[in-house]
Amino acid sequence: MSKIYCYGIKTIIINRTSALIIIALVLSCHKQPIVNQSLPSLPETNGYIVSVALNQNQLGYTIPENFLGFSYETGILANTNPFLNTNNTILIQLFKNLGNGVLRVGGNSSDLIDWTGKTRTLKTGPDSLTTTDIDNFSAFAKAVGWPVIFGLNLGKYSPSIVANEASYVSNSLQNNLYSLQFGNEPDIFLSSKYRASNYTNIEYQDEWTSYYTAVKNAVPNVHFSGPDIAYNQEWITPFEATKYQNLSLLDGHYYRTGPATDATINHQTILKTDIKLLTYLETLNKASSLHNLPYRISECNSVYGGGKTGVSDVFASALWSLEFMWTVAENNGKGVNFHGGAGGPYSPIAVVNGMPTARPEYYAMLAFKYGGIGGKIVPTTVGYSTFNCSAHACINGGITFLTLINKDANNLSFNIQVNNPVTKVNISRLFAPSITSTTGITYAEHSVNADGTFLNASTENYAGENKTNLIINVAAGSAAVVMLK
Ligand code: BDP
Repeated sequence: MSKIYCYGIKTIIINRTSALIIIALVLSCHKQPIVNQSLPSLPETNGYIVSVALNQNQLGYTIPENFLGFSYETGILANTNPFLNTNNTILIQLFKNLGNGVLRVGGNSSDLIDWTGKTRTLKTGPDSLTTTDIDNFSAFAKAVGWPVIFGLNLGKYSPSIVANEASYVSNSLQNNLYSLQFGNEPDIFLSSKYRASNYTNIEYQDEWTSYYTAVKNAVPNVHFSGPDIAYNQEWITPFEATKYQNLSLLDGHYYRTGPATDATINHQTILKTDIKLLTYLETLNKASSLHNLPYRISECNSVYGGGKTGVSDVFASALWSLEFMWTVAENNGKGVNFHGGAGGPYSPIAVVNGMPTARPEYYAMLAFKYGGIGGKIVPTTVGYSTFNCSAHACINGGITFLTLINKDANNLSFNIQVNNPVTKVNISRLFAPSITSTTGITYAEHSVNADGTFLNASTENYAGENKTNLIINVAAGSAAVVMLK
């Protein structure tokens, strides 16, 4: 992706069907606002055209307001000066830019850490979780306004300790507690060495029930989610079948690939079509529909093992995560939580030069916020092509939002067919100097400001001329959120 699309205008009329509008970008030196130009030009995409048909008359489910989310290790709370604290105003602003969301705490450290039930002192180590840590975290969650999925320690089995911790967490978070869960990725407990090698989902279900009973006795009004598995989808349906009356959310994790130490993984790996994701979501979707439970991907990211430098921290990860969010939404998932910390290659927000900084995935979350959240899904069909791309759409407040993701090495022209005549078009691009860029990323022509604020204000506007057929050009290795009024 060496070329930069700037904004100049040239007009060509293509008259194969009278209903064809060509909307385009051409290379020019100056970035000028495009305001209501009619019949913009067709750029040279060497005939690389992909057909996309939207069925605006057959709306699907509404993407929830709190679809977006972050996931953090419990260990990140166990600190005298934790990352998630109310003084971290830039971080709070970065959360707020995304609107409503869900914050999940768990990960491997949740099954290792010891609940003390006491305040943190200078002698308390990072392997202990204290009341001080929970109170700091609750204050942060309340400042952000995101409800919390809180993971409790099942690795070190103790229903009584967990009931005590659950009481404290619930009293501290109050209405900001979304649900409690027991154990992180119990389907791989044996490889984590928390249990013997013959640990099964049946044993997990028994342990879960003991925890549930103890916690419910201590705090009757909390909600529960699970099974929070790593990947073994055979655990999902039996868990749902036996626990659905005790659950308010079914959840599982998803990592595109891994481990990070695998030398064969590069930024192209995560851009390939992901069949395994579809199978996984199908299982979750079917299980959750049995008793109308919502499901969520409570922890996810590109490459497990903390993420891979050159893959998880580059712009390719933004395109991967944007498509991932849409795929979850199109399969009835109610949300995703991107795992991260204060650093590490896959953290959507990382501390750079002492400041919380938006990484490529964060920009994808902005693109999903503005192009997906709150919308009713519109069935979208991409015609056969050999190009690596996808299209997704929804309708919100009478406006159609179309997300076009070009993972290909070629600039593509998407030939869009809609039912409703279009009067106005606005394009907000998810863009970077190159597919391997770690900086210089923009959405809607803007980067996140140093104080964490973000301005969603693309100037790329066109007249729609009541047409139902449009061409939208998307540069290689970039994406676009197209608003059709
Ligand atoms: C998941 C764990 C999380 C890890 C992550 C990873 O839940 O704690 O950080 O993998 O390997 O399986 O990156």
